[in-house]
Amino acid sequence: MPTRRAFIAGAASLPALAPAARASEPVSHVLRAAPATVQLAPADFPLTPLWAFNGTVPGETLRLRQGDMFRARLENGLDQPTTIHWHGQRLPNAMDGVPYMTQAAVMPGDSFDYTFRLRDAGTFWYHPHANSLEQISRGLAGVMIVAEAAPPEVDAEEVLVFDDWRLTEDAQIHPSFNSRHDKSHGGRLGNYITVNARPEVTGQQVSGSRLRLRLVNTATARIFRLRLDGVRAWIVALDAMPLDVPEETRELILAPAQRADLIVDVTAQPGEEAMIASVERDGTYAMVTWAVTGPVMTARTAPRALPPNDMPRLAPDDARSQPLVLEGGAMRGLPEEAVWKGERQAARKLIEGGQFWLFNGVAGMPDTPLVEASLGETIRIPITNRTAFPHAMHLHGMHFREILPVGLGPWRDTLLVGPDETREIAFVADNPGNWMFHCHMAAHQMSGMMNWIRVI
Ligand SMILES: [Cu+2]
Repeated sequence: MPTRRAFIAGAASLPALAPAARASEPVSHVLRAAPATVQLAPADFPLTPLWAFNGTVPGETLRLRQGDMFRARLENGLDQPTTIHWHGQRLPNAMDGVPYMTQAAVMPGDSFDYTFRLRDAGTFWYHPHANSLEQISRGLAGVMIVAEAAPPEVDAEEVLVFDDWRLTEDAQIHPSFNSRHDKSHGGRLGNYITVNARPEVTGQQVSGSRLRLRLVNTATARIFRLRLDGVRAWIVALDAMPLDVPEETRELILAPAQRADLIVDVTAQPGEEAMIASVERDGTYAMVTWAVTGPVMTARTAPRALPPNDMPRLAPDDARSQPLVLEGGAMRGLPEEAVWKGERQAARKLIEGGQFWLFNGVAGMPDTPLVEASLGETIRIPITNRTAFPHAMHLHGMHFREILPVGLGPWRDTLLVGPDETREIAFVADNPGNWMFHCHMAAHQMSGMMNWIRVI
Protein backbone atom coordinates (compact mmCIF):
# COMPACT_ATOMS: atom_id res chain seq x y z
CA MET A 1 0.00 0.00 0.00
CA PRO A 2 1.49 3.40 -0.90
CA THR A 3 2.45 5.51 2.06
CA ARG A 4 1.07 8.99 2.35
CA ARG A 5 4.58 10.36 1.72
CA ALA A 6 4.85 8.37 -1.51
CA PHE A 7 1.42 9.50 -2.57
CA ILE A 8 2.31 13.17 -2.03
CA ALA A 9 5.60 12.76 -3.88
CA GLY A 10 3.74 11.07 -6.72
CA ALA A 11 1.14 13.80 -6.93
CA ALA A 12 3.84 16.47 -6.91
CA SER A 13 5.56 14.85 -9.87
CA LEU A 14 2.43 14.94 -12.04
CA PRO A 15 2.57 17.69 -14.61
CA ALA A 16 0.09 20.37 -13.64
CA LEU A 17 -2.27 21.64 -16.32
CA ALA A 18 -0.54 24.99 -15.95
CA PRO A 19 2.37 25.46 -13.58
CA ALA A 20 2.08 28.22 -11.02
CA ALA A 21 5.11 30.48 -10.79
CA ARG A 22 7.40 29.38 -7.98
CA ALA A 23 8.10 31.58 -4.99
CA SER A 24 11.66 32.04 -6.26
CA GLU A 25 10.29 33.60 -9.45
CA PRO A 26 8.14 36.52 -8.33
CA VAL A 27 5.59 37.85 -10.77
CA SER A 28 6.54 41.12 -12.42
CA HIS A 29 2.98 42.28 -12.96
CA VAL A 30 -0.26 41.89 -11.05
CA LEU A 31 -3.39 42.46 -13.10
CA ARG A 32 -6.49 42.70 -10.97
CA ALA A 33 -9.78 42.42 -12.83
CA ALA A 34 -12.32 44.27 -10.71
CA PRO A 35 -15.10 46.85 -10.81
CA ALA A 36 -13.93 50.45 -11.22
CA THR A 37 -15.54 53.82 -11.90
CA VAL A 38 -14.13 56.24 -14.47
CA GLN A 39 -15.07 59.37 -16.37
CA LEU A 40 -15.60 57.63 -19.69
CA ALA A 41 -18.22 59.92 -21.23
CA PRO A 42 -17.51 63.65 -21.70
CA ALA A 43 -17.14 65.66 -18.46
CA ASP A 44 -20.79 66.83 -18.33
CA PHE A 45 -21.95 63.18 -18.05
CA PRO A 46 -21.91 61.01 -14.89
CA LEU A 47 -19.08 58.62 -14.09
CA THR A 48 -19.30 55.12 -15.60
CA PRO A 49 -19.01 52.02 -13.41
CA LEU A 50 -17.21 49.36 -15.42
CA TRP A 51 -14.80 46.42 -15.07
CA ALA A 52 -11.11 47.13 -15.47
CA PHE A 53 -7.60 45.77 -15.09
CA ASN A 54 -5.91 47.71 -12.27
CA GLY A 55 -8.64 50.33 -12.21
CA THR A 56 -8.13 51.96 -15.61
CA VAL A 57 -9.45 51.65 -19.15
CA PRO A 58 -7.61 50.62 -21.16
CA GLY A 59 -5.89 48.49 -18.50
CA GLU A 60 -2.27 49.07 -17.56
CA THR A 61 -0.05 49.17 -20.65
CA LEU A 62 2.59 46.46 -20.18
CA ARG A 63 6.00 47.51 -21.53
CA LEU A 64 8.24 44.50 -21.97
CA ARG A 65 11.35 43.41 -23.83
CA GLN A 66 11.71 40.68 -26.42
CA GLY A 67 13.35 37.53 -25.07
CA ASP A 68 12.47 38.20 -21.41
CA MET A 69 10.31 35.92 -19.28
CA PHE A 70 6.91 37.42 -18.55
CA ARG A 71 5.31 36.59 -15.22
CA ALA A 72 1.94 38.07 -14.45
CA ARG A 73 -0.64 37.25 -11.83
CA LEU A 74 -4.30 37.59 -12.67
CA GLU A 75 -6.38 38.36 -9.58
CA ASN A 76 -10.08 37.91 -10.04
CA GLY A 77 -11.94 40.68 -8.22
CA LEU A 78 -15.08 40.10 -10.32
CA ASP A 79 -18.11 38.13 -9.17
CA GLN A 80 -17.75 35.69 -12.08
CA PRO A 81 -14.99 33.43 -13.49
CA THR A 82 -12.39 34.99 -15.78
CA THR A 83 -9.03 34.37 -17.52
CA ILE A 84 -6.54 36.37 -19.57
CA HIS A 85 -5.81 35.62 -23.21
CA TRP A 86 -2.57 37.25 -24.43
CA HIS A 87 -3.78 38.04 -27.91
CA GLY A 88 -1.21 37.34 -30.63
CA GLN A 89 1.44 35.80 -28.37
CA ARG A 90 2.97 32.59 -29.65
CA LEU A 91 3.12 31.04 -26.19
CA PRO A 92 2.83 27.57 -24.61
CA ASN A 93 -0.73 26.29 -24.84
CA ALA A 94 -1.25 26.19 -21.05
CA MET A 95 -0.71 29.98 -20.91
CA ASP A 96 -3.28 30.84 -23.62
CA GLY A 97 -6.09 31.65 -21.19
CA VAL A 98 -8.99 29.74 -22.74
CA PRO A 99 -11.15 28.31 -19.94
CA TYR A 100 -12.02 24.61 -20.14
CA MET A 101 -9.52 24.23 -22.99
CA THR A 102 -6.11 25.38 -21.71
CA GLN A 103 -6.82 26.07 -18.04
CA ALA A 104 -9.53 26.03 -15.40
CA ALA A 105 -11.45 29.31 -15.19
CA VAL A 106 -10.16 31.58 -12.42
CA MET A 107 -12.93 31.81 -9.84
CA PRO A 108 -13.91 34.99 -7.98
CA GLY A 109 -11.28 35.71 -5.31
CA ASP A 110 -8.77 33.33 -6.91
CA SER A 111 -5.65 34.10 -8.89
CA PHE A 112 -3.61 32.50 -11.66
CA ASP A 113 0.02 33.04 -12.63
CA TYR A 114 0.88 33.26 -16.32
CA THR A 115 4.51 32.67 -17.27
CA PHE A 116 5.97 32.61 -20.76
CA ARG A 117 8.91 33.84 -22.76
CA LEU A 118 8.34 36.84 -25.00
CA ARG A 119 9.60 35.41 -28.25
CA ASP A 120 8.15 38.12 -30.50
CA ALA A 121 8.51 41.88 -30.44
CA GLY A 122 5.38 43.80 -31.36
CA THR A 123 2.06 45.26 -30.29
CA PHE A 124 -0.21 42.80 -28.48
CA TRP A 125 -3.21 43.11 -26.20
CA TYR A 126 -4.71 41.15 -23.37
CA HIS A 127 -8.32 40.46 -22.50
CA PRO A 128 -10.48 37.83 -20.77
CA HIS A 129 -11.58 34.76 -22.71
CA ALA A 130 -14.50 34.01 -20.34
CA ASN A 131 -17.92 35.55 -20.92
CA SER A 132 -15.95 37.63 -23.42
CA LEU A 133 -18.74 39.77 -24.80
CA GLU A 134 -19.64 41.19 -21.40
CA GLN A 135 -16.15 41.24 -19.87
CA ILE A 136 -14.46 42.99 -22.82
CA SER A 137 -17.42 45.31 -23.41
CA ARG A 138 -17.35 46.39 -19.76
CA GLY A 139 -13.71 47.49 -20.12
CA LEU A 140 -11.39 44.53 -19.54
CA ALA A 141 -8.66 45.04 -22.13
CA GLY A 142 -5.09 46.31 -22.08
CA VAL A 143 -2.11 46.71 -24.38
CA MET A 144 1.08 44.67 -24.19
CA ILE A 145 4.13 46.14 -25.91
CA VAL A 146 7.17 43.99 -26.48
CA ALA A 147 10.07 46.18 -27.58
CA GLU A 148 12.63 45.13 -30.17
CA ALA A 149 16.26 44.84 -29.07
CA ALA A 150 17.00 47.65 -31.55
CA PRO A 151 13.83 49.74 -31.96
CA PRO A 152 13.53 52.18 -34.86
CA GLU A 153 14.60 55.74 -34.20
CA VAL A 154 11.58 57.99 -33.65
CA ASP A 155 10.92 61.27 -31.83
CA ALA A 156 7.91 59.97 -29.92
CA GLU A 157 5.70 56.93 -29.54
CA GLU A 158 1.96 56.85 -28.93
CA VAL A 159 -0.29 53.93 -28.07
CA LEU A 160 -3.78 54.49 -29.44
CA VAL A 161 -6.53 52.13 -28.33
CA PHE A 162 -9.71 52.40 -30.38
CA ASP A 163 -12.88 51.21 -28.74
CA ASP A 164 -16.65 51.44 -29.03
CA TRP A 165 -19.02 51.55 -26.06
CA ARG A 166 -22.75 51.10 -25.78
CA LEU A 167 -23.82 53.55 -23.10
CA THR A 168 -27.18 54.49 -21.68
CA GLU A 169 -28.23 58.17 -21.60
CA ASP A 170 -26.68 58.50 -18.13
CA ALA A 171 -23.37 56.99 -19.29
CA GLN A 172 -23.85 53.53 -17.79
CA ILE A 173 -22.68 50.43 -19.70
CA HIS A 174 -25.81 49.24 -21.47
CA PRO A 175 -26.64 45.80 -20.01
CA SER A 176 -27.98 44.37 -23.31
CA PHE A 177 -25.45 41.52 -23.47
CA ASN A 178 -28.03 38.99 -24.55
CA SER A 179 -29.40 40.97 -27.46
CA ARG A 180 -30.52 38.55 -30.14
CA HIS A 181 -30.26 41.37 -32.65
CA ASP A 182 -26.56 41.91 -31.86
CA LYS A 183 -25.82 38.22 -32.05
CA SER A 184 -27.55 37.69 -35.39
CA HIS A 185 -26.38 40.96 -37.00
CA GLY A 186 -23.11 42.89 -36.74
CA GLY A 187 -22.44 42.28 -33.04
CA ARG A 188 -22.60 44.71 -30.14
CA LEU A 189 -22.03 47.98 -31.96
CA GLY A 190 -21.86 50.93 -29.58
CA ASN A 191 -22.93 54.56 -29.61
CA TYR A 192 -19.71 56.13 -28.31
CA ILE A 193 -16.33 55.62 -29.98
CA THR A 194 -13.18 56.41 -28.05
CA VAL A 195 -9.42 56.47 -28.34
CA ASN A 196 -7.64 55.64 -25.06
CA ALA A 197 -11.11 55.80 -23.47
CA ARG A 198 -11.51 59.50 -24.40
CA PRO A 199 -13.74 60.84 -27.19
CA GLU A 200 -10.66 62.57 -28.65
CA VAL A 201 -6.94 62.66 -27.90
CA THR A 202 -5.24 66.01 -28.47
CA GLY A 203 -1.61 67.04 -28.28
CA GLN A 204 1.25 68.78 -30.01
CA GLN A 205 3.81 67.56 -32.50
CA VAL A 206 6.72 69.30 -34.16
CA SER A 207 6.49 69.64 -37.92
CA GLY A 208 8.79 67.10 -39.55
CA SER A 209 9.01 64.87 -36.48
CA ARG A 210 8.76 61.10 -36.77
CA LEU A 211 6.32 59.15 -34.57
CA ARG A 212 5.69 55.51 -33.96
CA LEU A 213 2.00 54.80 -33.48
CA ARG A 214 0.70 51.55 -32.05
CA LEU A 215 -2.97 51.20 -33.01
CA VAL A 216 -5.17 48.60 -31.32
CA ASN A 217 -8.87 47.87 -31.83
CA THR A 218 -10.32 46.47 -28.59
CA ALA A 219 -13.95 46.77 -29.70
CA THR A 220 -16.01 43.58 -29.91
CA ALA A 221 -17.80 44.53 -33.13
CA ARG A 222 -16.81 47.86 -34.68
CA ILE A 223 -14.49 47.84 -37.67
CA PHE A 224 -12.60 51.14 -37.67
CA ARG A 225 -11.70 52.85 -40.94
CA LEU A 226 -9.00 55.32 -39.94
CA ARG A 227 -7.89 58.24 -42.12
CA LEU A 228 -4.60 60.01 -41.58
CA ASP A 229 -4.18 63.71 -42.40
CA GLY A 230 -1.19 66.04 -42.14
CA VAL A 231 1.22 63.15 -42.00
CA ARG A 232 3.05 60.74 -44.27
CA ALA A 233 2.44 57.28 -42.83
CA TRP A 234 3.80 53.77 -43.35
CA ILE A 235 2.46 50.53 -41.91
CA VAL A 236 5.49 48.73 -40.45
CA ALA A 237 3.73 45.88 -38.63
CA LEU A 238 0.31 44.22 -38.53
CA ASP A 239 -0.88 42.07 -35.62
CA ALA A 240 2.61 42.46 -34.06
CA MET A 241 4.50 41.07 -37.04
CA PRO A 242 6.76 43.38 -39.10
CA LEU A 243 6.02 43.76 -42.81
CA ASP A 244 8.90 42.83 -45.10
CA VAL A 245 8.58 46.27 -46.69
CA PRO A 246 6.83 49.23 -45.00
CA GLU A 247 3.67 50.13 -46.87
CA GLU A 248 2.74 53.76 -47.30
CA THR A 249 -0.90 54.49 -46.52
CA ARG A 250 -3.43 57.26 -45.93
CA GLU A 251 -6.23 55.07 -44.63
CA LEU A 252 -6.41 51.71 -42.93
CA ILE A 253 -9.00 49.23 -41.74
CA LEU A 254 -8.63 48.00 -38.17
CA ALA A 255 -11.02 45.14 -37.41
CA PRO A 256 -11.78 43.98 -33.86
CA ALA A 257 -8.60 42.60 -32.21
CA GLN A 258 -6.29 43.78 -35.00
CA ARG A 259 -3.23 45.96 -34.43
CA ALA A 260 -1.19 48.16 -36.74
CA ASP A 261 2.19 49.76 -36.05
CA LEU A 262 2.77 52.91 -38.07
CA ILE A 263 5.76 55.13 -38.60
CA VAL A 264 4.43 58.60 -39.27
CA ASP A 265 6.23 61.77 -40.35
CA VAL A 266 4.37 64.99 -39.51
CA THR A 267 4.08 66.89 -42.79
CA ALA A 268 1.62 69.58 -41.63
CA GLN A 269 3.24 73.00 -41.22
CA PRO A 270 3.45 74.95 -37.94
CA GLY A 271 -0.01 76.32 -37.18
CA GLU A 272 -1.75 73.49 -39.01
CA GLU A 273 -3.09 70.22 -37.59
CA ALA A 274 -2.29 66.56 -38.07
CA MET A 275 -5.11 64.13 -37.45
CA ILE A 276 -6.40 60.58 -37.26
CA ALA A 277 -10.11 60.42 -38.03
CA SER A 278 -12.59 57.58 -37.92
CA VAL A 279 -14.71 57.33 -41.05
CA GLU A 280 -18.17 56.19 -39.94
CA ARG A 281 -21.38 55.76 -41.89
CA ASP A 282 -22.80 59.03 -40.58
CA GLY A 283 -19.66 61.12 -40.85
CA THR A 284 -15.96 61.43 -40.16
CA TYR A 285 -14.88 61.97 -36.56
CA ALA A 286 -11.53 63.38 -35.43
CA MET A 287 -10.12 60.88 -32.93
CA VAL A 288 -6.57 62.21 -32.57
CA THR A 289 -5.71 65.84 -33.28
CA TRP A 290 -2.20 67.23 -32.97
CA ALA A 291 -1.49 70.95 -33.12
CA VAL A 292 1.66 71.22 -35.21
CA THR A 293 4.44 73.54 -34.08
CA GLY A 294 7.88 74.62 -35.31
CA PRO A 295 10.71 74.84 -35.89
CA VAL A 296 10.35 72.45 -38.82
CA MET A 297 12.57 69.38 -38.52
CA THR A 298 14.43 68.07 -41.55
CA ALA A 299 12.53 65.47 -43.56
CA ARG A 300 13.85 61.91 -43.33
CA THR A 301 14.03 59.08 -45.80
CA ALA A 302 11.28 56.44 -45.77
CA PRO A 303 11.50 54.11 -42.74
CA ARG A 304 13.18 50.73 -42.94
CA ALA A 305 11.43 47.49 -42.06
CA LEU A 306 11.36 46.56 -38.36
CA PRO A 307 13.65 43.67 -37.39
CA PRO A 308 11.70 40.49 -38.23
CA ASN A 309 10.47 38.03 -35.60
CA ASP A 310 11.55 34.43 -35.98
CA MET A 311 8.80 33.15 -38.28
CA PRO A 312 8.58 29.70 -39.86
CA ARG A 313 9.15 29.19 -43.57
CA LEU A 314 5.75 28.83 -45.17
CA ALA A 315 5.42 26.64 -48.30
CA PRO A 316 1.66 26.47 -48.94
CA ASP A 317 1.99 24.47 -52.17
CA ASP A 318 2.70 21.33 -50.13
CA ALA A 319 -0.01 22.03 -47.55
CA ARG A 320 -3.08 20.05 -46.57
CA SER A 321 -6.28 22.02 -47.15
CA GLN A 322 -9.24 22.11 -44.75
CA PRO A 323 -12.01 24.44 -45.90
CA LEU A 324 -14.13 26.42 -43.46
CA VAL A 325 -17.58 27.68 -44.47
CA LEU A 326 -19.31 30.43 -42.47
CA GLU A 327 -23.11 30.44 -42.61
CA GLY A 328 -26.11 31.91 -40.84
CA GLY A 329 -27.04 35.26 -39.35
CA ALA A 330 -29.64 37.78 -40.36
CA MET A 331 -30.63 38.04 -44.03
CA ARG A 332 -29.19 34.60 -44.91
CA GLY A 333 -30.43 32.45 -42.02
CA LEU A 334 -29.68 28.87 -41.02
CA PRO A 335 -30.36 25.71 -43.02
CA GLU A 336 -33.32 23.60 -41.78
CA GLU A 337 -31.06 21.51 -39.58
CA ALA A 338 -27.62 21.92 -38.08
CA VAL A 339 -25.36 20.38 -35.45
CA TRP A 340 -25.31 21.89 -31.98
CA LYS A 341 -24.05 20.25 -28.80
CA GLY A 342 -23.15 17.14 -30.79
CA GLU A 343 -26.64 16.55 -32.22
CA ARG A 344 -28.49 17.37 -35.41
CA GLN A 345 -31.24 19.80 -34.46
CA ALA A 346 -33.87 21.90 -36.17
CA ALA A 347 -32.84 25.50 -36.88
CA ARG A 348 -35.67 26.63 -34.58
CA LYS A 349 -33.94 24.87 -31.64
CA LEU A 350 -30.66 26.64 -32.36
CA ILE A 351 -32.34 30.02 -32.56
CA GLU A 352 -34.18 29.39 -29.28
CA GLY A 353 -30.78 28.61 -27.77
CA GLY A 354 -29.27 31.86 -29.07
CA GLN A 355 -27.24 30.17 -31.82
CA PHE A 356 -27.30 31.99 -35.16
CA TRP A 357 -24.07 31.03 -36.95
CA LEU A 358 -22.41 27.85 -38.24
CA PHE A 359 -18.84 26.84 -39.01
CA ASN A 360 -19.00 23.89 -41.43
CA GLY A 361 -22.58 23.18 -40.38
CA VAL A 362 -21.88 23.22 -36.63
CA ALA A 363 -22.88 25.87 -34.07
CA GLY A 364 -20.47 26.35 -31.16
CA MET A 365 -17.40 24.33 -30.19
CA PRO A 366 -17.36 20.95 -31.95
CA ASP A 367 -16.07 17.85 -30.15
CA THR A 368 -13.47 17.26 -32.85
CA PRO A 369 -11.15 19.98 -34.12
CA LEU A 370 -11.42 21.55 -37.56
CA VAL A 371 -7.88 20.35 -38.18
CA GLU A 372 -5.66 17.89 -36.37
CA ALA A 373 -2.18 18.78 -37.56
CA SER A 374 1.06 17.05 -36.84
CA LEU A 375 3.75 19.28 -35.44
CA GLY A 376 5.42 21.23 -38.23
CA GLU A 377 2.76 20.47 -40.83
CA THR A 378 1.57 23.29 -43.08
CA ILE A 379 -2.20 23.78 -43.22
CA ARG A 380 -4.30 25.84 -45.60
CA ILE A 381 -7.80 26.99 -44.70
CA PRO A 382 -9.94 28.60 -47.40
CA ILE A 383 -12.51 30.58 -45.39
CA THR A 384 -15.75 31.07 -47.31
CA ASN A 385 -18.10 33.63 -45.80
CA ARG A 386 -21.66 32.89 -46.95
CA THR A 387 -23.13 35.30 -44.40
CA ALA A 388 -24.17 38.90 -44.99
CA PHE A 389 -21.65 40.25 -42.42
CA PRO A 390 -17.88 40.60 -42.12
CA HIS A 391 -16.12 38.40 -39.56
CA ALA A 392 -12.76 38.93 -37.84
CA MET A 393 -11.29 35.43 -37.80
CA HIS A 394 -8.68 34.88 -35.08
CA LEU A 395 -6.31 31.92 -34.70
CA HIS A 396 -4.64 31.40 -31.33
CA GLY A 397 -1.03 30.35 -30.84
CA MET A 398 0.26 30.77 -34.40
CA HIS A 399 0.25 33.49 -37.02
CA PHE A 400 -0.90 32.79 -40.57
CA ARG A 401 -0.47 34.42 -43.98
CA GLU A 402 -3.12 34.96 -46.57
CA ILE A 403 -2.59 33.25 -49.92
CA LEU A 404 -2.96 36.05 -52.45
CA PRO A 405 -3.39 35.77 -56.23
CA VAL A 406 0.34 36.48 -56.33
CA GLY A 407 2.42 35.70 -53.30
CA LEU A 408 1.57 35.74 -49.61
CA GLY A 409 0.07 38.45 -47.41
CA PRO A 410 1.59 39.70 -44.17
CA TRP A 411 1.71 37.50 -41.06
CA ARG A 412 -1.49 38.06 -39.08
CA ASP A 413 -3.46 36.58 -36.20
CA THR A 414 -6.81 38.13 -37.14
CA LEU A 415 -8.22 38.41 -40.67
CA LEU A 416 -11.35 40.28 -41.69
CA VAL A 417 -13.40 38.24 -44.15
CA GLY A 418 -16.15 40.22 -45.87
CA PRO A 419 -19.59 38.92 -46.93
CA ASP A 420 -19.46 36.53 -49.89
CA GLU A 421 -15.67 36.51 -49.85
CA THR A 422 -13.37 33.50 -49.79
CA ARG A 423 -10.01 34.26 -48.25
CA GLU A 424 -7.46 31.50 -47.87
CA ILE A 425 -4.93 31.39 -45.06
CA ALA A 426 -1.92 29.14 -44.51
CA PHE A 427 0.14 28.51 -41.41
CA VAL A 428 2.79 26.19 -40.06
CA ALA A 429 1.35 24.18 -37.16
CA ASP A 430 4.50 24.57 -35.08
CA ASN A 431 2.97 25.17 -31.64
CA PRO A 432 1.61 22.06 -29.92
CA GLY A 433 -1.75 22.12 -28.18
CA ASN A 434 -5.43 22.91 -28.65
CA TRP A 435 -5.91 26.35 -30.16
CA MET A 436 -9.13 28.24 -30.70
CA PHE A 437 -10.03 29.53 -34.15
CA HIS A 438 -13.04 31.84 -33.88
CA CYS A 439 -14.70 35.06 -34.90
CA HIS A 440 -13.44 37.87 -32.64
CA MET A 441 -16.75 39.68 -32.80
CA ALA A 442 -17.67 38.38 -29.37
CA ALA A 443 -21.44 38.33 -30.00
CA HIS A 444 -20.81 36.07 -33.02
CA GLN A 445 -18.38 33.89 -31.09
CA MET A 446 -20.93 33.18 -28.35
CA SER A 447 -23.70 32.52 -30.85
CA GLY A 448 -21.97 29.89 -32.90
CA MET A 449 -18.68 31.04 -34.47
CA MET A 450 -16.16 28.90 -32.61
CA ASN A 451 -13.86 26.10 -33.62
CA TRP A 452 -10.43 24.79 -32.73
CA ILE A 453 -7.27 23.33 -34.13
CA ARG A 454 -5.18 20.60 -32.52
CA VAL A 455 -1.44 20.41 -33.08
CA ILE A 456 0.24 17.20 -31.91
CU1 LIG B 1 -18.27 37.35 -36.81
